[in-house]
Amino acid sequence: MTAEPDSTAVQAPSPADRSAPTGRRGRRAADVPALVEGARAGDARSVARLISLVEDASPLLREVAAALAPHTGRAQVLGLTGPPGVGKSTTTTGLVRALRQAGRRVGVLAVDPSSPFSGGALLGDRVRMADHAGDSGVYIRSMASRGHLGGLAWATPQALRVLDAAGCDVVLIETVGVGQSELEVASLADTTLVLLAPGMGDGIQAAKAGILEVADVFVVNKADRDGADQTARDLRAMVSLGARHGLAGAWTPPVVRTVASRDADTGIDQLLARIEEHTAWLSSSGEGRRRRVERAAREVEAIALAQLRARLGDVRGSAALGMLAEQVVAGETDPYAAADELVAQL
Ligand SMILES: Nc1nc2c(ncn2[C@@H]2O[C@H](COP(=O)(O)OP(=O)(O)OP(=O)(O)O)[C@@H](O)[C@H]2O)c(=O)[nH]1
Ligand SMILES: [Mg+2]
Repeated sequence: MTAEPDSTAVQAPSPADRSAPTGRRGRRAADVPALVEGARAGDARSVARLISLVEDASPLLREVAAALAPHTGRAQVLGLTGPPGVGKSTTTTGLVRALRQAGRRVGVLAVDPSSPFSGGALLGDRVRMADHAGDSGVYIRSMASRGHLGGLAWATPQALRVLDAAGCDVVLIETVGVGQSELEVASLADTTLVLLAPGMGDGIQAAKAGILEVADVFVVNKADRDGADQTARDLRAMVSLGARHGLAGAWTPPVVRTVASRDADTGIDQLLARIEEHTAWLSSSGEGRRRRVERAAREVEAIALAQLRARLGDVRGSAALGMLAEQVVAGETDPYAAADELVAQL
């Protein structure tokens, strides 16, 4: 597999859909079963097409989800989050390198949940990640929200499933920003890494404001800079104050120092060791299963709510609503009873 240069780039039709009729965007309509077969066989174009279908909220999404389902649930999902410029992409690249050396197949989703445009930081990521271009064991994809209401929260789990079905042993999700996006990444990942750097007072403030809740492992990157020890100490102090981590059998987030930009002696191996410990804890404590069930529940809920909202949208301006409104005006019924009747008709 190769790096996907840009989700909006012109793509040649993959072997799977050459004979299919032309769909919207002038592309050929997808043969979903063939695309899923292609993805499972490691065909990068099939993976790219499937993720594009997801990202575009294609009408085929339902079929894609059904076809993927039997082939998912195996990948280990790692989330990386932290303030802009802290070294998330550099660390991701280091993790990919180490995981490849260990013979694991890796997927990377670089998600920018807040930015309405694609470019900037993500473009930079693509350049750096070009290290791995041509390695068929790595699949890299940037996703930007492109003005989608509600960001990419709904699309990312599906993109994850595509990479999972495509045989990625590990999927890394990098997200930019501090705030709501942390929580979204955390809800997708089995293990969430929160990156900070020395001298980033803001980062620590953000950590106090909520990152602490989502971090499974803290990474003090740029440990070659002054103040790394202090930052690590501050984090450890915060962790020890966190009540939930004091409970017997609970996980205490370790603090790992890295210099991701170096060629050697980066600390990435130590980071991977802590990740493996967390993975073992997820499995022995049952927390891993619990998190996955919680993740699925939230996803089902979001889809159900979207469907209800769409149906309510259909009701707007409908004859039934008009009639009920007339009855309310005439005093023949009250708005609550009218609403009950409307909901019953959904
Ligand atoms: N000194 C030092 N610089 C680093 C280290 N890790 C990354 N950098 C540099 O920090 C800058 C930002 O790194 P990125 O990996 O792009 O950071 P990021 O968190 O992905 O940035 P955004 O995606 O824009 O939020 C780059 O110039 C890196 O070379 C490190 O350990 N030490
Ligand atoms: Mg980045």
